Amino acid sequence: MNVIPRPLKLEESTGKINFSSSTEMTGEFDSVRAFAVNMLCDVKGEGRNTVCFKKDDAFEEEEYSIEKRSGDVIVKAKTEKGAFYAVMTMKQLSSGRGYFENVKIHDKPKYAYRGFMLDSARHFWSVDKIKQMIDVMANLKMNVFHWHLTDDQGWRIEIKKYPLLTEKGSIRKDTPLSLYNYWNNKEEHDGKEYGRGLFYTQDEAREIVAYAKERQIDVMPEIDMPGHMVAAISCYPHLSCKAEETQVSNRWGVMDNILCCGNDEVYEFAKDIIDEIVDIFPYKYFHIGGDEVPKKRWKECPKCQAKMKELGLKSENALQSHFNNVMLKHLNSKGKSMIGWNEILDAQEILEPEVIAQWWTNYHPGAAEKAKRWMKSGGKTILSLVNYVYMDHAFAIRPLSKTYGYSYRTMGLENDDNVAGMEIPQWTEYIRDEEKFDMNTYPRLITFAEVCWSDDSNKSYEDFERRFENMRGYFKKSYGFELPHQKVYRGKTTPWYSINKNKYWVKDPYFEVKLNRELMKNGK
Ligand code: TNX
Repeated sequence: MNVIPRPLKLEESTGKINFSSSTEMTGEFDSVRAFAVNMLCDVKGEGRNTVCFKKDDAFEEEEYSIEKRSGDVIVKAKTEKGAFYAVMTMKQLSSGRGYFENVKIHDKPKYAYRGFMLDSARHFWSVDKIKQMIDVMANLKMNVFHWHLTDDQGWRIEIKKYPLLTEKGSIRKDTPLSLYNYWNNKEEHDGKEYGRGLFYTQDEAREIVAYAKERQIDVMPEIDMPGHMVAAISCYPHLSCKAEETQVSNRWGVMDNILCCGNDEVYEFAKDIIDEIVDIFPYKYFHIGGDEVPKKRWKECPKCQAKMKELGLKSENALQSHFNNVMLKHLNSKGKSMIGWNEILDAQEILEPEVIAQWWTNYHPGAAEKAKRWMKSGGKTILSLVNYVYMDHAFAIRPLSKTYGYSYRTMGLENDDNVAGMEIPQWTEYIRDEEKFDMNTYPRLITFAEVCWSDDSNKSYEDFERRFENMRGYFKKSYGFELPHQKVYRGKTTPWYSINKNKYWVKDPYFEVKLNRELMKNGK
């Protein structure tokens, strides 16, 4: 049966079930039914029948079942989410043919949080492109769109109280061409200004939130702080320890220049930003970033040192935890809670336990131990380990099979009691055009959807590969876009995945970005 993610229980039987624009949807969950009818209007089919939605309070939040009763279908669910997922399953099963083979399904997800993160800061993605991402997520029953809106290289969300953030903070002088040269400290740049006018108005953000909501997806904004803040500091230099003039960063990596957590104005600034945007995003969680915060400047800063003394904080990491706790309290006062990258665990003894950590690093000193300690003490965690799920990495080093094998066990955890869910991020330093975006994102999103929905005991990579091929026609028919061509090579040193012959063909992690530089020279 061609469904991704693979349902928990699926019994095949003889006969066919009609499912098309001629199918009548009756029963409960009005808004889902109305929406589903719209989604199916282009699905051809002759046979008239009904899908009857029934509310069953014995079901869990996202659980649903599908069963044939004579020519009709009974769908059971407790919530709109469950009902919506039943429609998505039938949509995939029929795949535009107007029917599917008779099947009885009882399904629910392994994890409640199933996220995809988009970096809109390094490169900007249009509202229409984001809607496409949300469509794909909805088809895969993913439920959180984590939106990374700010970083050193660009600020991309309108803040009325601080207009410079988008007037100036969205623009960088130019863009580095390769990671390879970055490591050698002599990177080349493309010489082209980037980002003028490339930001989302608050109305556009609202439009995306509404679009996602119809598809049962929550949108979670991320304002990355106190690190990754050079774009904001370039507009308001007094927010940094040295308070000196600087430019929106035109280099990738980790910057020493961060917000000064010894300065009360910084706390006010951060609260003002939160205040302006929390109401746009009704989701209960707000992401405060917190990753890659070098403490060099804080060590030398009289204000930071004085603040630590005043509060009895023993380390600069504790100062970051203090900042996090202040943000958490403020978010709480707005009815929200908080998520941050795993560096927020560096002084976890003073971090409030209700925070959710997102575990991504494997090279940060002691990161795994800190995350495990957090989870042992009951701290909830989202799993996003860089060497399994990062979408910006070459397929040669992160093949789909590796992503498919990701589980709490590969993180060295004995159980997943405190796993809140999983998320796959797309960072876009080297993802500059939609062609490369599609190639790096969608195959992995399809793979990851099964990783966070289907129980490990219910997964098979061989079977997944077959269903993956089937998705090609499905997405073409449903959304008019082609999944990048997939070519399978077996073996360790040969590439697993290729597109357009040599255009983005990768053999080692750097080859890909070198090639990309050639493309950019040719005006791409
Ligand atoms: C690390 S993952 C970062 C990002 C980069 C990414 C590149 C994380 C929380 N921080 O700033 O874009 O690596 O893969």
